[in-house]
Amino acid sequence: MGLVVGLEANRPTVLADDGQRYLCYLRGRIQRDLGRIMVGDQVGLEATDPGEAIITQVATRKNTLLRPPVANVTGMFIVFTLTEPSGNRQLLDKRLVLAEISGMAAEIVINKVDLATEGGLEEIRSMSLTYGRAGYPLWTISSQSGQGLKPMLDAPRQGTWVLVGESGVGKSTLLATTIPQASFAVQGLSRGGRGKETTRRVSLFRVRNFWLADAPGYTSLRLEVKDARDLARAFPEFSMYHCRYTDCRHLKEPGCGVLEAIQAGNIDHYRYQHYVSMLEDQGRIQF
Ligand SMILES: Nc1nc2c(ncn2[C@@H]2O[C@H](COP(=O)(O)OP(=O)(O)OP(=O)(O)O)[C@@H](O)[C@H]2O)c(=O)[nH]1
Ligand SMILES: [Mg+2]
Ligand SMILES: [Zn+2]
Repeated sequence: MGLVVGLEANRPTVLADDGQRYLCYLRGRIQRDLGRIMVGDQVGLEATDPGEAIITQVATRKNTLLRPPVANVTGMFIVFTLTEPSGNRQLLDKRLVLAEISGMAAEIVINKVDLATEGGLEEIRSMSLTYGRAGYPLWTISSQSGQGLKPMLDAPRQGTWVLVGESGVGKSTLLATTIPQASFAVQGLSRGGRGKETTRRVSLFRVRNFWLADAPGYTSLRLEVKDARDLARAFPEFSMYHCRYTDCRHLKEPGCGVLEAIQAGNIDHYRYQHYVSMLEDQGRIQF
């Protein structure tokens, strides 16, 4: 078996369990069945020539991220900045929901702390409390100076992680600071982040015990949520409170523990507002 760590012109590069890298071909049947192989796929392979192999099978995917296309994603680093650009908290919460409904872990990375004012540092403390209550690790770093990067990278992780976040927040800089030899690939991504050419160029880089991929910045995000309960489950801090009705949507229902927790200041009201507006986007609220 092996892991697809790169794709150039539809030729996957696979790191096999024996530690060797192979440039691979796909068998016709697999190509048809699968549509397209993705970075992050676990594959079976048969060596043909030195350094070359044929992919014989592709393991069922645990999940997939569409932009960039990566299979079997363990977690997302959601990179966020307070200034340059000024971050959108609703989009951050939407990315967290996407992680939850896709079965991916999520960690928040506040970058460009070197630019933070007193007020900015205060906001970071408040976000740290809010997201800590929801169970998300929150790291404060400067990917340019490297401040805070080591403790973040040293936290135990496995599997495949993807850097996501708006354009300009410093995802590629973070990757380049972490892995200097990634700079070339990163440059390609940064410059043409919106082109389809670059999304195909996604590569996995080894960091400690996990793999890391860069992503182009984007802001549009489609969520497919079945109903209010599905969405509510994607806000982990809501589940700590008890509601009178098991199918409570936490809107106006009597005996709603979530509404009480907001009143008491135990759930962040922005998080709640974003929950309501995501419900509205799904067209699930009737007033
Ligand atoms: N002051 C400061 N600037 C930073 C930091 N990290 C990145 N930058 C700058 O922010 C700009 C954008 O950085 P990128 O790494 O290209 O951002 P990105 O998230 O990859 O952007 P896209 O590829 O467009 O999605 C660059 O000019 C970086 O030099 C930081 O920690 N502090
Ligand atoms: Mg970039
Ligand atoms: Zn409720």
